[in-house]
Amino acid sequence: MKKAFWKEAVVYQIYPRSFMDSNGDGIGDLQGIASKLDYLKELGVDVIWLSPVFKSPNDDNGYDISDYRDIMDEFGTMADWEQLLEGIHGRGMKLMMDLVVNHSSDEHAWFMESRSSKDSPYRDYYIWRPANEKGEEPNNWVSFFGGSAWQYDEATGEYFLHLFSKKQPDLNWENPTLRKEVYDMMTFWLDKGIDGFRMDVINCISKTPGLPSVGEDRYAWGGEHFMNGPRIHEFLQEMNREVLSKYDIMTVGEMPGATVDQAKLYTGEDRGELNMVFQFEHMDVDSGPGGKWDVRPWTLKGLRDILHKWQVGLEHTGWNSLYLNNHDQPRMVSRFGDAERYHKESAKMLATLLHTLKGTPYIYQGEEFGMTNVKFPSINDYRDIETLNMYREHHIEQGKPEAQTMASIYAKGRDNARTPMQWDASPNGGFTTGTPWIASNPNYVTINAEQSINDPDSIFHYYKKLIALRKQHAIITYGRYELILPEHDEIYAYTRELDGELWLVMLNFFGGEPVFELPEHLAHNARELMISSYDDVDAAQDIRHLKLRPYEARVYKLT
Ligand code: TEU
Ligand code: CA
Repeated sequence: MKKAFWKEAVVYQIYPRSFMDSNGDGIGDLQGIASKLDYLKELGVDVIWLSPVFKSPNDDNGYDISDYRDIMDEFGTMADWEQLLEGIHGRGMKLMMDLVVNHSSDEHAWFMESRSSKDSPYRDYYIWRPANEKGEEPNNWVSFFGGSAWQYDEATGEYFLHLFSKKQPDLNWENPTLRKEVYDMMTFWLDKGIDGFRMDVINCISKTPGLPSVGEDRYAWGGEHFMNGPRIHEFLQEMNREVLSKYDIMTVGEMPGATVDQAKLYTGEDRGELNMVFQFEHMDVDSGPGGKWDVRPWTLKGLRDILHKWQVGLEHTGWNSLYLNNHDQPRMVSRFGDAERYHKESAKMLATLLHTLKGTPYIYQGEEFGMTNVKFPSINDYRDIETLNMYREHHIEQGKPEAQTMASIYAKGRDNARTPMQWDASPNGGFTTGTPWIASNPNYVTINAEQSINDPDSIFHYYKKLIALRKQHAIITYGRYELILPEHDEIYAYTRELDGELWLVMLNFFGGEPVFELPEHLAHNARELMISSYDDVDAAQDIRHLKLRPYEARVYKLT
């Protein structure tokens, strides 16, 4: 297994709109981020993944780009960005930017040209089709954000495809001229010195020729025709040949619907495509047949079976990314832990999982001190287009009770992750001196970075210890993963092995007190306690029949 910086790195994701506001307009910005680099250095992270900061009308908070080569006005200037990059590199950290090229904004110059005439040289930068024989949309696909994936455009009397919002028209990757535009833009940023790209829904850029409908219904999910499509590997290999292979960088592809077998093709080291992927399988353990808003209880077996499959599946080919939250997902301590009764314990246990499995761990802003989901009283407090569309469809149009609709938003809405970063107990958690673009979570008075830094037994210091452990011991990065206790309902336990060194990880996933039974083959007599989520563990304690405390996590080196 070849060594690489991106295998050994811990990545920290910043959602700039909500991270730190430096000028009091209530919107996070680049100078705000620059003022917090010492905090990130203190935490010990190696790479910063910056969600999009390019010019955008913010229909989807920057994931709708209107100029790929300039900085969003609210976030600052190109000079601010260059100073930020200098600050990041000056502290020995790296910067990974967000590449959003499955679609652009409808306010991008390319699209303005494309929609102006069927004869525009930019027409085929996007995917235009006439109405079908019934005078309806060209096919029956629905968008990720609800409703048809097609928008009728008066100017030329045709529809354009948008897998996401109406203001995010899909780029036409079948067009080699468009692909070259993208590669030139990537080169522009790489020549400025960035250290890699996180690639937004990059496995959606190849669609089935003919864009066929699915079944006979008026509307249906068409994912089989736009996820992992027929030319996806050709396009990624071309991107790698034309751009990526020329730089010492890190790439992670966001891949809704990708399986382990497909991930092996995307990340196999001899494939010439990407370093790793964000897979989504584990992000649906609490979703029913109705999708993410159809919230169901999850089980450890359900979560562990998926994580285990990915650990084993990519053991020899490819590489895992490890995450339980990001700007699209609810806060992990609320979703998979117990933010009310065992806030600190469950946050630490989940952190231990992410930082001792095999793969590159990703920390989402605020996770490092246990930021939680939020429950705003009114839909008017919410900002995310996906949530607002869902509220309109489910409650207004379909008549679902508001309480049921809001319950789904409380559990799965993306704004759970987008409330302002909670720096301290001052108004709005010290994020802004103005009115934030989205309300702060009222619990900033007790859950904030300053409080966590001042508490030696805090979640923040536990993350610091986990990150330091990874730096000190190659076994965490390169050690072979092996599951033990495959059937336990409450305990997830596994070993990591490297060159004869053996570590044991035991995680009590719930608030009970199950007994951990050490398998015979691991009953070594000597062991060293490497880290534990409770600070009063007796390192010499016999672990052959060990009663674990609520959400207790322990990591031992067995010798
Ligand atoms: O997300 C893609 C994606 O699949 C998400 O929309 C996810 O399925 C959904 O949000 C789950 O609630 C990427 C970006 O991360 C997201 O922020 C953008 O909205 C989307 O692409 C379009 O660019
Ligand atoms: Ca600002």
